[in-house]
Amino acid sequence: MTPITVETTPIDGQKPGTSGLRKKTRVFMQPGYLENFVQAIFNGIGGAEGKSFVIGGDGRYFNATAIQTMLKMAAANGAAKVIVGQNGLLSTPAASNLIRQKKTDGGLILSASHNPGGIDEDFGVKYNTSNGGPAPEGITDAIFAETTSLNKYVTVEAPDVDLASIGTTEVAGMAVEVIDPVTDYQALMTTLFDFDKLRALFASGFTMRFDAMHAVTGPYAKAVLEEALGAPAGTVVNAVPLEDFGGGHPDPNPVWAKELMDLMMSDTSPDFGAASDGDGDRNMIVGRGQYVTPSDSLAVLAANAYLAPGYAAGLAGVARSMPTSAASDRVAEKLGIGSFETPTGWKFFGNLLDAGMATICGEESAGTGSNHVREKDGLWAVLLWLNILAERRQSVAEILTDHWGSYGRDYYSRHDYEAIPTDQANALVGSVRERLSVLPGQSFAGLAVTAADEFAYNDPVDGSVSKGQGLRIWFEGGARAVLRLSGTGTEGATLRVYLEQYADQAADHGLDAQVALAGVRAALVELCDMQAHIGRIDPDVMT
Ligand code: VG1
Ligand code: CO
Repeated sequence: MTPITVETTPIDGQKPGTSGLRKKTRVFMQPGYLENFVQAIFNGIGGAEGKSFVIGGDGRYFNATAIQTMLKMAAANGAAKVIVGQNGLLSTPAASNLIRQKKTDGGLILSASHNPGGIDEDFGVKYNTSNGGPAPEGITDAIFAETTSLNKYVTVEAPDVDLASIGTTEVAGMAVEVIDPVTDYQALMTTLFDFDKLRALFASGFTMRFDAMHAVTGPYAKAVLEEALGAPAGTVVNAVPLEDFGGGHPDPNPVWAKELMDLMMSDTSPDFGAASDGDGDRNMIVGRGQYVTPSDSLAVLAANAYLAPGYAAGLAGVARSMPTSAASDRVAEKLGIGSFETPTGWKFFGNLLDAGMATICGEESAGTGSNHVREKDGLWAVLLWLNILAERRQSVAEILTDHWGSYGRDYYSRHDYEAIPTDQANALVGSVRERLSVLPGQSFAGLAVTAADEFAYNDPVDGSVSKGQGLRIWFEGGARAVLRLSGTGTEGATLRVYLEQYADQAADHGLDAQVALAGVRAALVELCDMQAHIGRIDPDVMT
């Protein structure tokens, strides 16, 4: 079948951010908008001729329609084969796994992750390369350059593919294989964790609630936790993916997963609680009466990973994003293994994982993962926690208390200021950037700055340099504040303020985090003259 060429105009605003291109759904639905970006991806990777791809998304509004568009365009661009999740569903880690297992050239993941879904909410598209990971900056730069110059895309006229039926079909000569989205992912999990021990844990009466937040992890969590591991029916709640995620933000943190948090802090709490996000790559971990910050979770997982079969031989190294707390660094130091600090965004872990330099990676935003795929993986983190709990037979609270006793505690919180006018956000960050070199020695709200810089990353594997990755300010007494603008928001700018306060092994570990961080917060607010710049000092979300 001959491809149809459609004339189009370049779109300057299609710049992939932290995690692909993320825009309002209605923006994506404009005629030619999605098509331009998809064509830019195919052009940016040197063409699709003869290649194979994985395509799937988190099931949000426009997911299935966008997949049909992509299938036709892949066929017109000469692709040989596309593997699609049934009903268009694939969690981000499952898509990463499929790219690797099926050895495809790459994959297109449709998701705006933790952002709400619906015609008036958010949509997103991300390209992953053949290692299963998000495209590195060299490729996203090439894709962006294409979006600003391309003046045509190609497609074919063909009937829509029946995404509900498992099996192989074709679009204009290109093979399309619709597969069960869970099977291969679940098989991978059985190679990493002791499923017999986990079954025994549930059989012994261990109780859990997993909140899938009406998003893509529901089918995965049901299959693994309830069907394979024997957790009672009802352990997984909000398990059916909905196009609008039930109207909520599928963001697994104490604010958006409040119902789960309330249960875990109540008298009727189960032993263990967890939640995942829109596309299944994030996790929230909470024990009875005990929330675990993502930074602490990374540290605890790194320290105890050897208890799970997949990591029994030990870890090569631990990597964390720069704003993530230093808790995992101290674990790496004690284990005598590599410790890496990367910019925000999973794509920066790819090279370290491929090179065998890091085994476990994590971000403060509730992303944890390992070298089993090249994305963060929500359910994986839950299973690793369960495997550790099954071996240690202690509560989450006991494990944390024990951890802080050995390593000290990093009190940690992220404060988000959402939908700020972009010029105001830029002015605030710009004014701190200009003063970085003169900050050391100055005091703010009674706290002296000891060092300050703008984070730049030198990739130890390919030598690439990523500049402008966030402003870091260290204060006396083991405190740090980081300022960064979000790369995933779709409205104005989101300013993220990351606060951290170290308390050594002997210190009081029982403080409320916001109380422990009050000093560094006051210093930061004064230092950046927040009230004057954005007209407020209270954040929208504190996690
Ligand atoms: C946020 C998080 C970052 C994460 C990214 C994608 O980015 O802070 O840690 O990698 O989302 O996560 P930003 O630029 O808004 O701070 V996901 O679950 O959307 O793939
Ligand atoms: Co996500």
